Amino acid sequence: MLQIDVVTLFPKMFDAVTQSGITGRACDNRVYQFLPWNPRDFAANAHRTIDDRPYGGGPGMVMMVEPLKQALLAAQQRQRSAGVRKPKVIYVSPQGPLLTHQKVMSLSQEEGLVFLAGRYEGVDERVIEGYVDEEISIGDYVLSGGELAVMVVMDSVIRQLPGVLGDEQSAQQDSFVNGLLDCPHYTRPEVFDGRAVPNVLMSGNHADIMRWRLMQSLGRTQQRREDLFKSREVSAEERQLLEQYRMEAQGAGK
Ligand code: 9D3
Repeated sequence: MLQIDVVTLFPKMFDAVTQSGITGRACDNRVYQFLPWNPRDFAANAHRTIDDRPYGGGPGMVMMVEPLKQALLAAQQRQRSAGVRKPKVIYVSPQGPLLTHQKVMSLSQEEGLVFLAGRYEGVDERVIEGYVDEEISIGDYVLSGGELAVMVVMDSVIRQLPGVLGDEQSAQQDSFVNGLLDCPHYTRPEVFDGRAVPNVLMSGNHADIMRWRLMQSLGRTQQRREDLFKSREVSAEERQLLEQYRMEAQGAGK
């Protein structure tokens, strides 16, 4: 069972992951075990102070070393008691390398993950130097704190664990595994606001449907995500499908 501990000032935020949907069921099924640690419980004074003003001046506050160190050590000790040989400590921060599918896959192979979620301007640099194995950012935009980023990493890792997804929607079928965006999806009714479901999906011809879906994936990836498309080999059959995509409405118009 994957052990996941999080050092956070807002433990209740993580109910969103542990109590809903696929990740909630995985928690119920003991696929992973989750425990939050509040640095306030490790504060040295009666006011439970965990932040202080930055040396050198400037706006905002910085999370103090000692409560974070104690919370991180408690989390690691718990994981060792649960049999984790080498808990990996991850600080989610805007300064880390961007999260990728490859990183998600490697994290899903670990026995134990300890996340540190920052608030305010961030944590004292000596926490990172002394107690953090790696930093991860989830994208180039500003969040109010690290908790949502930790939940993004948790969700993406947990769905890769054995037994979490059924055979139907296995993680193998995910976008990014083949380097392409997903194709469009439709369900009833057959006509909505005068817009019909593409004929090929009503044809019952499985080979034609597979070819159409691949064509849509290729066309959309080329149009919307040049970065993904460029880092990918294109076969002769795929070139032909892209040609067909351009001739049809999606490629020409929108
Ligand atoms: C307003 C504060 N900013 C001054 C330039 C710096 C800053 C500090 C703390 C910006 C964001 C945060 C909180 N963000 C995270 O903890 C975080 C994050 C993010 O904001 N974007 C993308 N990935 C991540 S991972 C953690």
